Amino acid sequence: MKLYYDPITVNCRKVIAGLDLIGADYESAHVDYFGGGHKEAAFTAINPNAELPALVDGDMKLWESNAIMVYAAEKTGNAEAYPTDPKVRADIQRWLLWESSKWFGACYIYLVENVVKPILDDKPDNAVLEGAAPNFHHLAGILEERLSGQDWLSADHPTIADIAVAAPMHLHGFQKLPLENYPNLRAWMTRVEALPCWQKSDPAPHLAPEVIAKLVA
Ligand SMILES: N[C@@H](CCC(=O)N[C@@H](CS)C(=O)NCC(=O)O)C(=O)O
Repeated sequence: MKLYYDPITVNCRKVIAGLDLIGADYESAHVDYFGGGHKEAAFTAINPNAELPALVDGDMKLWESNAIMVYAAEKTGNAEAYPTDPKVRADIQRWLLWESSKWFGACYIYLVENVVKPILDDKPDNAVLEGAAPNFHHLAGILEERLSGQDWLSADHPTIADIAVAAPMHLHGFQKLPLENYPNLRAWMTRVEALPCWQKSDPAPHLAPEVIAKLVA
């Protein structure tokens, strides 16, 4: 298996952490996101959406970060990261779909306004953030409820569901996600952040010092 990725992007971080949790063996190829490598013909021949990441395994070209994690877990046969019990699997699938269809977009607005725009020397648009807040709080409330009395989303240990749902909030401090009213969600994120696979996929070492300086300013 060969993973095409750039470690600075959110969905690549998800897959790098997920593959590590799974213990999957893979080769990697760096695609320069800021340099537009994902828009070049060599990459769009793998993923016509021109989005990172993508995985190639023999004659299979697979895109969608959550599909990549599921495939790697099944191929590797890791029943910890992706348990085989049908109910647990269905629960994990539910969170993967929810992340992709709802949660990612809700968190991405904060990433664009509070992280990407400052990097580009632009200012966050408070009207956009205020407009996004009700949806974010609605979805964060669902996670808060789910994490009441349990440490992980789908099992008594971390699975690919935790990695998928944590990824869109991976820079939550810089994103300025409004997590004040969600103690269960914050505690769960702290547990995710303590996982070796999460720490090893930290994008910070791949960011230029001047970019980090703009974020902490
Ligand atoms: N649903 C896709 C989303 C992939 C995606 O949006 N990737 C971003 C990087 S995190 C990307 O490459 N965007 C293209 C662009 O910004 O031009 C997945 O989960 O893999």
